[in-house]
Amino acid sequence: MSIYQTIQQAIQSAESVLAVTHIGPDGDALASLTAVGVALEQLQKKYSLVCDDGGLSRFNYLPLAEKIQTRRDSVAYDVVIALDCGDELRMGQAFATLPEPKPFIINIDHHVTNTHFGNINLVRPEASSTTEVLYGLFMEMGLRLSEDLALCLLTGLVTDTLGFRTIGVSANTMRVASHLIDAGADLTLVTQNGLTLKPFSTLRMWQIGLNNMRLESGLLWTTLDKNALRAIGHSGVSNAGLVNLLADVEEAAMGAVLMELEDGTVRVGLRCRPPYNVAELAMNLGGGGHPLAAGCTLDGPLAQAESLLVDMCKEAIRRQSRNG
Ligand SMILES: [Mn+2]
Repeated sequence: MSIYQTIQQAIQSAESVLAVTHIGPDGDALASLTAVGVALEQLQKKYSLVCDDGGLSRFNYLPLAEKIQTRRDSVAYDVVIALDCGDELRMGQAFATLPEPKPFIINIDHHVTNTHFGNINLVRPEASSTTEVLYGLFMEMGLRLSEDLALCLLTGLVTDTLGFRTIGVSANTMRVASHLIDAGADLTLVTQNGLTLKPFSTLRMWQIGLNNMRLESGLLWTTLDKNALRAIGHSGVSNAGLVNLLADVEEAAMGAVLMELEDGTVRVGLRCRPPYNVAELAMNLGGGGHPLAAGCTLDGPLAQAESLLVDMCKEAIRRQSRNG
């Protein structure tokens, strides 16, 4: 039996399905979650769509966006579908608080650092996005590519590839995108809402981050403390693209953003361009991600996390520029 058939069987035989995506969701996370919701509607399954941090207003155009919950229901789930999560911790409380023994886990992802924590692991690091993986699964399962489903899937493709510009874009990505547009997905809507639009608080956050940035030994980094974030009304763990802005600077080999969260831990975003690689660095710090885009969470205080991270990044840059 193929992995697709195994997944199909697990879903078919489930009473109730819990679909979960990662804390600090991005476009691919929310698109995967809603795509699975649309698919489960087609299959006439009972389901919950959960993300600890909830949705993001600019993705409210996604079908079923209004069904995204911050807490799961207190029903018994037979199956958990983990989406775009490299490890179990990324699912946050939605998963951690499930009673033992945990339900059957279907892990669907594209992070190279994925820990294969599921009972079934559909992990495709060659895919541009989790929705590209889902497209393959749904077509194998014989689901109907409705306009709603296509819109969700295209959103993951467009947002995770920054508009088909990243290294993860393959000929398959473009073929899938063209099928999705054929099926009625609106590329302009997705690009506008998923990539271009941002709340004013994001620019205020970038303003603070750019004010604090420092460039040393090829590392361009900045820190955002929780008081500053609270003052501008920024919530969540996402730096909303600030780390991309830093890593796209000619003089920088790597970009890093350290964001102090309300609980005192520090969320770190890392980006680089070839020949550099941040996946291993993030993994050594307890996180994960892709070669050119990764992240981790460090213990506070912020200044201590900063000195640890800066040392490790500079060391990685030194080592990798020797090899490269
Ligand atoms: Mn993704």
